Amino acid sequence: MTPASENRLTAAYLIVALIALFGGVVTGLLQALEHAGLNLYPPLTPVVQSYYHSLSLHGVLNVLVFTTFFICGFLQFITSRALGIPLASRRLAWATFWLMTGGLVLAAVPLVGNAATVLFTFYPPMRAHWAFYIGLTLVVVGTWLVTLNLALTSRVWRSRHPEARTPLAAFMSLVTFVMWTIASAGIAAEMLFMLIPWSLGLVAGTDALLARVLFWFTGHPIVYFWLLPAYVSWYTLVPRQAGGRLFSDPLARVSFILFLVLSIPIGFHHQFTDPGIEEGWKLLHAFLTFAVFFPSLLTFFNVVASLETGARARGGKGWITWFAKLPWGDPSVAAQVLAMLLFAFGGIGGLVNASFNLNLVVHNTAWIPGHLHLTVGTAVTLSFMGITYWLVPFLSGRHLWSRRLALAQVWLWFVGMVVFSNALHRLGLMGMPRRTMIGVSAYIQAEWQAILPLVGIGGSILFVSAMLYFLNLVLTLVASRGGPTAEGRGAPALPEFAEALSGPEHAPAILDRWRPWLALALVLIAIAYGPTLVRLAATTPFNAPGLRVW
Ligand code: HAS
Ligand code: CU
Repeated sequence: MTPASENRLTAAYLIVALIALFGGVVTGLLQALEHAGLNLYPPLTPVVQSYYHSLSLHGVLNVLVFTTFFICGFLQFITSRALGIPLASRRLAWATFWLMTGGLVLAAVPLVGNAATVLFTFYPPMRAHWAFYIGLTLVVVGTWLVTLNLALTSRVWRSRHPEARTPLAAFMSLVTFVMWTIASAGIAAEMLFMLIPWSLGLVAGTDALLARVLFWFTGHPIVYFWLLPAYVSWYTLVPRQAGGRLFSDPLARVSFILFLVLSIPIGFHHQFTDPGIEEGWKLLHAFLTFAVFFPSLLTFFNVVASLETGARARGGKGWITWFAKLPWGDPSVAAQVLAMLLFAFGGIGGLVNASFNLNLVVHNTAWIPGHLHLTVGTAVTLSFMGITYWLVPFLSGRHLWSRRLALAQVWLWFVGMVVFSNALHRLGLMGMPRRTMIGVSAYIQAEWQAILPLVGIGGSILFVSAMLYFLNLVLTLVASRGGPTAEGRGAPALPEFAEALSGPEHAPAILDRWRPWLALALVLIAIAYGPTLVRLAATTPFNAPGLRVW
């Protein structure tokens, strides 16, 4: 049983994460409606000043704040439970939480006040208020302290179990944070050496290309920082929730080690169209992106095989029809299986993006938000929602207010996202740009106009789904009964970790060692990024002044 302090810590992170998500979905609705021709910005000006203000809030709150805070809360909880010990330092854990929250407040002031309307990618020479950069940097530093605490915790565990394999869920959580800690060096360098001194007026100019290279050094692997916690749940919890077992524990470890090695040296796939980076290096990043596709294919195989064991144990038959026998009445399972289904399409779209030449067709078009809403907006967000359907009842000691409402909510997310992302993908193929107030643009085309209402409809369904989600959680806290109920339900239970058909004893010892994999990761990063970074650092004239284009 996790000690109470870890529970409170996780609850604290969840509260911040969910407040951010709330802000993120409200602004999302405004953007979807604008695309459908319903421009609500003028009447809302006192709150959101413009489309770009809204879009900056939407991106930062959803993909930077909601994800990061959720992940810090969830994986510290999971690691402590999987190892069966408290975090090595509770004091450090709480200090970290307050550092991150303080950083968030600092960044939020200019963001909300329209002084950091630079979107979640904050490309210079657009220049935000310094507090935005310093605040976000503090959040990143906080995540490093989480890594430290997790590493110290696993060392305590190791000293007591010198021979045993690290329990899978703890191993995966550690890989996630170690990978992220290396990955975030890019954004840290961008902030510390470029954006912070420049926004404070200590240096006169900056450089767009070098900043973008450093940003995407972190900006690609951050997507796996979001995804891997969902994978932790898909591998170690969902099989058991579905009444089955994990198909292969060693294969799951292989997949995570491949993410550790391959997540970072591929950031140029966001910069295929950027001048100033040699084609050969872009091509290498394209190949390595195809390589990082592989651990997700392993995951596909392993997770589907695990779900199948559950469905067959529940009487499922046939090659495909067993799928219907999954426990679809459990909103936590339904959310995560639906998240997986849409992720298959998001992954395929990712391959299109990664293909050097096909990227030219989709880059900077609506296809890209189509892709990112299937991945981070569904695989990750809908999975996290599914996790909260057991985590919030457990932490609060109160049963979920309504399972049926939760089921309706997850299906609405699924349906809304199918409509929304399909429309964006198609509009992207028709050349409609992303990040544009398209509903009022002078060059809006008739063929786009036929599809744009679907963006508004899909977005509205997603908004309703999100509101039902928050309603259910709030009612759980204020109106639901705690403890054993008349129906004989006990106190809200936690899903146990899944047993594996092929367990950790089949995993070769090398899979539990860090040095060879870390070394391999660093060598690949040095090859893929070294020459370009060295050249840019040596030749870049830092002469771009800051612009306020909003
Ligand atoms: Fe991506 C752009 C390539 C995965 C997020 N991506 C973005 C952006 C975001 C994002 C936010 O190469 C926009 C950034 C911006 O603002 O500019 N992406 C990929 C590739 C993958 C990929 C190759 N992306 C993700 C994930 C994200 C994410 C994950 C968030 C969490 N992406 C790109 C590229 C760009 C890009 C380019 C730049 C484009 C441009 O031009 O700007 C791969 O990792 C995907 C692998 C996934 C799979 C799917 C496996 C399926 C599983 C579920 C199986 C279970 C089922 C159950 C289906 C191979 C594991 C069903 C049951 C049955 C019975 C069947
Ligand atoms: Cu990427």
